[in-house]
Amino acid sequence: RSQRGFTIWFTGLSASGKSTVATALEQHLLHLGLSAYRLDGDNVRFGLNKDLGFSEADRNENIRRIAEVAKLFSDSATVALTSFISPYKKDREVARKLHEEDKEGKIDFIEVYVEVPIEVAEQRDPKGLYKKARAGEIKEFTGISAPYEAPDAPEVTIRTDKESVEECVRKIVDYLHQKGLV
Ligand code: GGZ
Repeated sequence: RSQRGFTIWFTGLSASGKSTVATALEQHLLHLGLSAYRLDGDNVRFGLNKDLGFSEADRNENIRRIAEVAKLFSDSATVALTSFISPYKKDREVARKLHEEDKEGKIDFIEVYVEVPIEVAEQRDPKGLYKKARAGEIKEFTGISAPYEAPDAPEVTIRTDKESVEECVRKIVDYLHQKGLV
């Protein structure tokens, strides 16, 4: 089979740094000559998934659709970088299975846990959402009034409060190199 892409699945709290690291990694992969595309709230939640909110059922469906789209990118030999909170283990497991049990053969699925203490994310609060969640203006906000289930065995863990963006990217690229993906 001609070359296929793979999926780098970022998970972590709002303001953990997922999109920042995904953007830097995307640039790195493009410079290596790979085709790469980032899926995030801006290009998915306002379009394909604009019918979905933040209830558990809607998040389940959000993640399921994103996983299906990521797989389509791999068919076009493109690396998909997904940047969503994806707070439920079960949903990330569904996304992984869709990739690893694809009927055309396994698609590599690299789960990257963007780990920061909730206090750090709340301190950053770039959009003032934590403040609103604390005030009860946003319901079911991840980490405040809705769960975040940290991964037990992510392929890579990064700490954006302790490591620079470049260090985080390097860690992920090292893993990809080790696996023969770059
Ligand atoms: C969590 C919310 C919520 C609630 C709006 N809970 O920091 P942001 O703004 O840019 O990223 C968050 C984004 C989360 O969407 P995801 O598609 O990644 O979530 S999930 O994977 O759980 O389906 C945040 C904003 O949307 N946001 N309301 N209640 N984040």
